[in-house]
Amino acid sequence: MTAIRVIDSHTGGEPTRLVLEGGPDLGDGPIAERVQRFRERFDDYRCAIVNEPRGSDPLVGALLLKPHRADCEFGVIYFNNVGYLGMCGHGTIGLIASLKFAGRLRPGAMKLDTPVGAVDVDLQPDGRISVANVVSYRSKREVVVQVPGIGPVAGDIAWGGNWFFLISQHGRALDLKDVESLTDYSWRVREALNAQGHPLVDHVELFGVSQRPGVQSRNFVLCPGKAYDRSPCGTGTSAKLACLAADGKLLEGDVWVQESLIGSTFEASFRWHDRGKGEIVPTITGRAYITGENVLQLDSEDPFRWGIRA
Ligand code: PYC
Repeated sequence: MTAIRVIDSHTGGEPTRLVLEGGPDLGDGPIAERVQRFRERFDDYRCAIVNEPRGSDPLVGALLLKPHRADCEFGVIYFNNVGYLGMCGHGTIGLIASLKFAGRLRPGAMKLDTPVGAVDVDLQPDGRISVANVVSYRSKREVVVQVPGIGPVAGDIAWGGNWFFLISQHGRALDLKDVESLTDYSWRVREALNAQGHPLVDHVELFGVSQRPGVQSRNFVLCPGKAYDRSPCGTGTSAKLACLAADGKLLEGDVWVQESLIGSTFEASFRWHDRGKGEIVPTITGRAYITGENVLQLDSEDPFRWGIRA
C-alpha cells in the first residue's frame, strides 16, 4: 500500500486536492526544475491523485513542497488530469484554506514559491484569501484563427501564470446548460490556435455579460484537459486584467468582479509592474471551503492504483 495524505477543498466550485504527505520525493532546487522531475519520473503520482477512480477531470492537485526561494514559506506544484500548470489561482486559494484547516497557517501575509515565480498570498481574518499573482501581460492583440467548421475567430493571447486565448466576440450565451457546446467550440478554437502557430496556449476563455449588479463580466474557461473551470479562474482573470489594463479599460486599483459559468465570483484588481511594457501584478480575492480530509490508498494489487490515464 502507498498512502497519500490529502485535504480537499473547492474554490468557487472548482476542486483542489492538497497533497501533504506521501507524494513523490522531487529533491531540492528551483520549483521549475522539480516540475520537470515530476513530469519525467513521477507522472504516475499525478495520475493516481487527480484522475479516476480517486479524482475527476476538473480536480487540480497541489503538491506541497519545501520552497527554493528563501523569502517563501512553502513551495507548490499544481497539476491536473493531463499535466502540470504554471500557477493556479483557485488552487492557491484552496491551498491556503487547507493549510489553515490543517493548523499550519495563521491569518496574515506570506509568499509561495511556484514554477513560474513567487506569489504573495494574504489570509484575511474573515477567511477571504488574496493572491497577488505573477507578472501578467498580453502578448498579442486581435489574433485571428481560422477554425474548421466555425470560421474566423478573433481573440487576445495573454499570460496570467498560464497561457490564455481570450475571446469576447463568440456569439454564444454563457449558460451552464450549454456547457457541451461551449466546450466543443472552445476545444476547436484551441486546436486551430495550436496548429496555427500558438502551441503554448492551452486555456481558452470566453467572456460575456453578467446579469448580476456589480459584476463586470461572466466567463467560461476551458482547461487543458477539456474540463471547464467551475471558478472564474484566477490565472484567467489575471490574463483578462492584463488585456483590460493594456486597453485602458480598467485603471490601477479599480475592482473587477469576474463571474464563472456557475455564478461564483472573484474580485480582482491590479497594480502596474511596468506600464511601458503593459505588465501588471493582478490580485485575485476569493474563498475556499474544505470538502474532505483523506488518506488515499494505492493498493499494490489494484490494476488501477495509478489512476486511469487518458
Ligand atoms: O484558477 O488559475 C486558476 C485555474 C487554472 C486552471 C484551473 N483553475
